[in-house]
Amino acid sequence: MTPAHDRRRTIDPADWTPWPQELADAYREAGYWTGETFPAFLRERAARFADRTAVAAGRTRWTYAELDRRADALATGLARLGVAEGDRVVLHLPNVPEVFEVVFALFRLGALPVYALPAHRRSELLHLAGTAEAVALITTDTQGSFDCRAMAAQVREQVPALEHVVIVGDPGDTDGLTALADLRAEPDPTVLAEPDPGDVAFFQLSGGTTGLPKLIPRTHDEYLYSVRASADICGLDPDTVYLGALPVTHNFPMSSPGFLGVFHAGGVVVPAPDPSPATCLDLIERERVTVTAVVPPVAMLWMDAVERGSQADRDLSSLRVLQVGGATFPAQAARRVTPVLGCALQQVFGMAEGLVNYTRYDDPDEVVTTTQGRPISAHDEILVVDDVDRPVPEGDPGHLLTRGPYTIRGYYKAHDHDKSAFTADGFYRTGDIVRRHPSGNLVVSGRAKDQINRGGEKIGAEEVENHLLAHPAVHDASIVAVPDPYLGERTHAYVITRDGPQPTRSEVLAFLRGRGLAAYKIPDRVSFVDAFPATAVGKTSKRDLRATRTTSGTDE
Ligand code: OOB
Repeated sequence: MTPAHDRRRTIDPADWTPWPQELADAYREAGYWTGETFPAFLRERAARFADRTAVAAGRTRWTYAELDRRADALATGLARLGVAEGDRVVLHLPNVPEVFEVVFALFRLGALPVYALPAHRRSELLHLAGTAEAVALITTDTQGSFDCRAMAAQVREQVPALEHVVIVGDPGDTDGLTALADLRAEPDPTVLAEPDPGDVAFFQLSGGTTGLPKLIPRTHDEYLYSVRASADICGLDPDTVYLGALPVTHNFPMSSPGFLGVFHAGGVVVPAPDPSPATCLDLIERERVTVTAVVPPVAMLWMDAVERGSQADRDLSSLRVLQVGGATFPAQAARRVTPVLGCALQQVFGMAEGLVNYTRYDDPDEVVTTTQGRPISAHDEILVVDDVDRPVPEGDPGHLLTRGPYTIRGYYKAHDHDKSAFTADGFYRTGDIVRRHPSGNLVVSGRAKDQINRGGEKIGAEEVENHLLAHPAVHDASIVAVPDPYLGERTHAYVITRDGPQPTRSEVLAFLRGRGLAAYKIPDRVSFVDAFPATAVGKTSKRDLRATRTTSGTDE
């Protein structure tokens, strides 16, 4: 082993905020941080569960040994292409089986995945690749009728560091993943890295509140602790069959307990191409799925499909647990899960920055249906405070602050933003309003951050407002959430135009689409107004805007 001070750090220590030494020592002492790393994680599971199925996607069935071999072969191919230890690689992949071999190939190289969501488009990928100074972008040829290959070529042109585009599917004249991974050749052991467990392993993406979404640096030690502990809480074992119904590069289906929790336990991961009831209930029946994770609107769609007949004949008897999280799950919907789907409900309240809460299997039904669970770890510190950080009386709602053994202490290259996103003593300001239920669990009762939660998809208001402000006829813009029975919230854009030719609502929407924004960020409604209501200090009052019942030019 190379001495720690001689080793190449995966990222510049000045660009992120590690845990203070005494806390890192305490987390090791407590047995949370064990020194396990991602490349070693798969190697160890491949030895232990060699012939068991790791990934089942239609006719593609990979055992643990095969996934391990594929990761090595692809690591060798990516190294030949020029991807090296410490390099950042943007992953823009839907739920195809290749996503698992790519993730572990990058870990094997000591390269750092940057997890984009499949719904992201040119605007988001430019931001991610640019901020991470990524050397490669890995995407599919198409997503339905959308040409990802053409988009990737545009991104490559605009990001100086981005040298490679690797395509899963038909590569055209680009590098194709299949050609890179020669499964017949011996993998090259010299390309395999041995990262330090305290190093950053990959980047997750924040939902975004101010400006553009931030990159979240996660380390081997802390993330794998959250994976092992989550698998434990959720009772995963080698008989677990997990349906990846949500995009698996999101934190929830990745680690809460997600596909990593399943690999930890030696179970089977079944990636679903889309979350529709037709696709997913069929996979649950065919693959004998035991657990899956969805956002509230998906849970409601599944229940409606079973109750209203289109999927009524499905045999869902294998399903033991439906995890629901990412956004508020109304109690009346939560109470339907067991009667309609015949499985237990587990609510999950988590965030890509760290903290994850689960209702436990032995919580009373009323607690499971009306609370969002409690933290993974005894060392997760939870504060519920007022606007000036004073604790509120027990049971009252307040801002949730947290720190602990798997909650970041700062974003990547965002020290200025960190000053407001974290307290001086390192608590992360979640932006969520919670109260403590008498059971000890947390109830999410609101949100203080300027974000819209559209069925679990997070939209930073300022990001979309800035896109609107780029329109020459727009003088000012403000995005607020409007309640929606199905998605929980939808977005409503209020726009003040300049003098001169007035744009129509559809022109404004076409303008936003042309800027290459993910579809879920395109406002559901647009209203043209003369002025915004103001707060006492003259800022736009989003609270008053939300209460506005304007219909002028509104898209209903
Ligand atoms: C998960 O992660 P993110 O980073 O996409 O979003 C985090 C935010 C939370 O701060 C909260 O505002 C909201 O999403 N949220 C919930 C919730 N779960 C997340 N709001 C109400 N009820 C819930 N159950 O969304 C995420 C990450 C890991 C596991 C689960 C969800």
